[in-house]
Amino acid sequence: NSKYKVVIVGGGTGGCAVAAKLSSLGKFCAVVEPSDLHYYQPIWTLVGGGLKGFQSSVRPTREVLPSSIDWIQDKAVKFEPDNNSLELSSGDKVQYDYLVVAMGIQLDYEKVDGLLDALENDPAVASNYSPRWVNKTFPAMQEFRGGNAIFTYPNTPIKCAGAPQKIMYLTEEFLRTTGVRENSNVIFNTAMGVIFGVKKYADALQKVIQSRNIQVNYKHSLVSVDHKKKTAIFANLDKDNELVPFEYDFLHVTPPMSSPDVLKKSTLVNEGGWVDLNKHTLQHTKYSNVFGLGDCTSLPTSKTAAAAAAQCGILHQNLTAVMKGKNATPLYDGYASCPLITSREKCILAEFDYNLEPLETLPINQGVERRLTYGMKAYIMPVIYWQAMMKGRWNGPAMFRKILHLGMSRSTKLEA
Ligand code: FAD
Ligand code: UQ1
Repeated sequence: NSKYKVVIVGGGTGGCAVAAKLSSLGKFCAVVEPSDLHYYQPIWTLVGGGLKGFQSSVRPTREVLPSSIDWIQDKAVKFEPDNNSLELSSGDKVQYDYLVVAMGIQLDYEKVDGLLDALENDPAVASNYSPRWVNKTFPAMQEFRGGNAIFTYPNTPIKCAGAPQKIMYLTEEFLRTTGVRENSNVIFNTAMGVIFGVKKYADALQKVIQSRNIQVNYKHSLVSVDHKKKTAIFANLDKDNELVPFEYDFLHVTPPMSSPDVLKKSTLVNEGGWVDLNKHTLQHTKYSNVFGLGDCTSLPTSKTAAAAAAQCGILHQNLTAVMKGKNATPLYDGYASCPLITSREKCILAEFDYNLEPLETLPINQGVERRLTYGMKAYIMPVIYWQAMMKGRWNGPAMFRKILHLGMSRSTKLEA
């Protein structure tokens, strides 16, 4: 049993970014993270598209976490925030003065009947969302000889809400270059009722969908896959969950997701299972010594690394204030970003806030497909991530936005 000033649970994007900022605490700070490997997940879209190698997304956790602090290589299995304590799978307990929860979102592949079986046994079924299955996507695309190429979006909150369609655009383009496109249907079956939550970018994406002859079925939620019959069955949420079978020749699945089970059964969460935070301060609504960031939180914005980047600086500032006996300041405007890759050279770079209003960094319209923003996504973001964010030196692009707009950029009003 051990005791720390600050314990961070989760050493992914948000956890490592905060750990780097707290590295001067040395052995007074610990990160609880079970995995040997740290992933830069945003690049998986390009791995699935055959445009980057998987290895570029992976680094040893040991090299990403600051060496000054303690790494507890284990899982948190129980939270006891009333005792400032948590339990590890080893049975050990860890005490803390302050807790930062950054556990990410859980992939619930098993909630779709037959899906794991299909992912394991059918080369035509893939999923960019998991390190286990992302390497199947490009081979499946190459093997596809026509018929139905189906891309799914589940009926739950997910991380990077653009990713389920980004891989579809890359596939559609690939099929045109190999001459398979004429005898294939590219189909987006989404449980949502819109293509994207921010109107400006949804309108832009609708144009892409039309010009590329893609079929979109809204309110279609994947319920089962029978890979022996090459069939995926969807529930039509608009028609009393009527089951609609689709034959597939290539199937890219975005699984249902939810908060990590350990959190769901803790007292840290709201009724949806998400760590219940003040949306402007990132401080817990009930436990003032608990903070959180990233995908496992109640923050009503898009679950992205870009959002976690904007959050990590604010979390650090407010945690430091609270540690000194001061109050947390409302600072977070909900900034999130989603680079909507529409081809192997173009991107619509969505950036927005809690009000789902665009909040763009560049002084040009990011709602049109551009080579520049593709270049940022594919070549600049990974460098920012590994060289700056993981070293505690990237809090999102807000500063650049202000400079590039000569101080004229809009700022979001933060109501109490
Ligand atoms: P994660 O980075 O997932 O880290 C969570 C960590 O918690 C993991 O290391 C995990 O091992 C650990 N953990 C889990 N359970 C426990 C436990 N019980 N005890 C201890 N530790 C635990 N974002 C963008 O900004 N732009 C993009 O273009 C983009 N594209 C994406 C494309 C794909 C295909 C995917 C999958 C994601 C994409 N994202 C993108 C989203 C981005 O990767 C996530 O939003 C981001 O990683 C969230 O950070 P996090 O720290 O909340 O969670
Ligand atoms: C960002 O800051 C970030 O975190 C590193 C991402 O994660 C990969 C992003 O995808 C984006 C778009 C941003 C925002 C940064 C700029 C320069 C617009």
